[in-house]
Amino acid sequence: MRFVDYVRIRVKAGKGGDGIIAFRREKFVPKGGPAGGNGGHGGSIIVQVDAQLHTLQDIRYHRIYKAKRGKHGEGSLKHGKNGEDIFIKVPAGTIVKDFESGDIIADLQLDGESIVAAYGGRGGRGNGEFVTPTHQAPREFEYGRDGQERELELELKVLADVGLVGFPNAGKSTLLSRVSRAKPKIADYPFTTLTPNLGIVKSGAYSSFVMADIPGLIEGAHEGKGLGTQFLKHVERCSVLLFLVDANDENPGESYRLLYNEVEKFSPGLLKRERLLAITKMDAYVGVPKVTTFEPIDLFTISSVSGEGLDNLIQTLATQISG
Ligand SMILES: Nc1nc2c(ncn2[C@@H]2O[C@H](COP(=O)(O)OP(=O)(O)OP(=O)(O)O)[C@@H](O)[C@H]2O)c(=O)[nH]1
Ligand SMILES: [Mg+2]
Repeated sequence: MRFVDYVRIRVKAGKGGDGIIAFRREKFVPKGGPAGGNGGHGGSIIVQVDAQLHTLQDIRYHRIYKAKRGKHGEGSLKHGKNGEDIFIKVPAGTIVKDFESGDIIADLQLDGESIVAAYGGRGGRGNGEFVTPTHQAPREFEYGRDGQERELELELKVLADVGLVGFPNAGKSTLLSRVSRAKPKIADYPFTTLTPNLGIVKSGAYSSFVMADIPGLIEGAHEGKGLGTQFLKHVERCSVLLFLVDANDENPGESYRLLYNEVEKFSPGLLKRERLLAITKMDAYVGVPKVTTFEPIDLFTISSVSGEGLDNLIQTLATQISG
């Protein structure tokens, strides 16, 4: 499935129904009172989180949303029916922005959380609402108001606890496939992963966390080299960054420093997260790799093939997240 993380849509709420002018006609009441009902309200457009969704894919094929208008009022003070609201379902982690102003309207995180993106127009009042003691047969009424219309940007930022950061081929996707049920594409060439993958990692009988595998970074990524740093925004909400470096790199400590620099140039704030370093592919390395890092960091040696070091790594990640 393609990972769609940005769409632009147009939403138009329904117009309110008109109020009407009417008078009661009853057999034994020669002059009935005013009886024009109010118009119904127009349907609103509501953006709502559905935790079952993981991409904005469906919305890409449906870019215009229009809610129905409210019905006009009727005689006997009968109000017109409201137009039905329309719900646009989005994954958790969707940011809703007004395209024109660039303002963030909502940052939707929880299942079921919602925001009215365009309000339906109010129904107009019928003449029944204009009666006063001195004004017994009003002929006033209102038209329904227009519904709100606007252009929205929906942007998905993946919600994960742990973000994997590494060069292409470091073994990020392999690790995710080993510790979760996610089935990311794995291959021995760089840039196998083109869009983020998420997996749920079980860390105990009742506990789990979400791990995000993002496309590899290379030196100069912040200048747009390789796939650039655009995907780093998906780890902005992770509480832990797990850096992965291949044990077979010429100088794993230096690899870590290069990755750190790219992250720093993209967003220094990201480095406020907890950081761990895992040296990968230990099954394919003979001996103990010498890793000298420019800063003190918790270091793990792992292999997604033999399983070496994985339990320990997962327990540490789980503790970091809950702490
Ligand atoms: N021997 C060995 N090979 C591994 C291990 N982990 C990954 N590999 C191999 O390394 C290659 C790259 O693995 P991926 O998981 O696709 O690497 P990636 O970091 O996701 O790469 P990109 O998606 O390109 O950024 C594949 O051929 C994997 O089979 C490991 O623990 N041991
Ligand atoms: Mg990959």
